[in-house]
Amino acid sequence: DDPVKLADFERRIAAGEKIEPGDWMPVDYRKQLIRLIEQHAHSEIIGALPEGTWITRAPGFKRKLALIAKVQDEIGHGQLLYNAAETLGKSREMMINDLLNGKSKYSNVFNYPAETWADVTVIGFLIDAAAIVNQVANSKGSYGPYCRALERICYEESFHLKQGHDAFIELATGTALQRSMVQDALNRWWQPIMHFFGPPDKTSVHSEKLMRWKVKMASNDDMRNQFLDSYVPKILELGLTLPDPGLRKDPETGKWLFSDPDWDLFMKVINGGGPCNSERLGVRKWAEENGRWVRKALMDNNQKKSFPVA
Ligand code: FAQ
Repeated sequence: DDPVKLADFERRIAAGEKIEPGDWMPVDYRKQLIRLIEQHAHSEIIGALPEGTWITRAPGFKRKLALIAKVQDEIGHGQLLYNAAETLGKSREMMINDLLNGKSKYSNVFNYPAETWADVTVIGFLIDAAAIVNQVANSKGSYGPYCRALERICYEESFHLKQGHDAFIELATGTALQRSMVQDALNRWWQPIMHFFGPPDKTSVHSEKLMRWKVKMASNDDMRNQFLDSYVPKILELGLTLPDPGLRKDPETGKWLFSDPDWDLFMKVINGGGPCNSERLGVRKWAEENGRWVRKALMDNNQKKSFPVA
């Protein structure tokens, strides 16, 4: 990288300016942004799958309607994010290929099954909440197209969170069976949610650079702490418990203390070895292959020309 241009770039970042697609940027800033935004886009698309299987089984008409709308929004978020990543020079086709061939990651949490309706309420409440903590912070970041996409996404995710919280409260204040379903789902999802924010700061590979360049506006540990601060009280006030005897807030530092989640399991899950990785990618591969003729029809110039003009 040209040192004069790099110094000017870093000055702009320090001054809180937004970097736009045509602006000069370090090679590694571009690479890091593509990696992060692409993973985020894949997470939205794959994230629609565990909930999508519940659309026909959601209890009642209103819950079905809300779930259809939410799943549709998640796919829309994926589109916004693929668009933002494309401004950096990687085509959507290459991104989808890298998802399908396992080169590009997506969020750990979507590699677990949504076994019951209570799992869907935990996803809608706590995974959306975790995503919002991350996305509100990063929407104040340095890359214009990503920040603008995040702002729009956060509006919609806030509504998802409200419907998730409502469905969660309904089960938590319902019959003994409903309460035990939601407690069971919470017990199974807690560790994946703790993993969601990424490895501890001391082992996070990309944080230092991403925070210097204001792509990440808070560290993994800070975001995890912020999530615990806001949501542990909301869970406990419903009389539910969390499956971590070590979880408590240190009154002196204001930081949450918790038992280390299994980081070896995290690495296994994000590298393809989780309970649902092959099922999730299998669905995407099926969609890719079976949708090829539609894309071809739309993209084929000759075909387009032969469409009758109204
Ligand atoms: N899952 O050095 P760090 C949603 C990887 S959207 C998988 O700390 P970084 C909406 C990381 O990629 C959810 N992999 O990484 C919704 C790296 O591997 P690499 C997605 C993970 O980038 C809700 C390695 O570990 N949100 O949920 C994870 O500085 C409900 C080292 O880690 C975003 O993508 C993980 N959890 O920080 C949809 C937001 N954590 O690439 C449906 C944007 C880490 O070197 C229903 N992303 N890794 O091979 C970010 O903010 C960051 O990428 C972090 C990770 C914070 C996730």
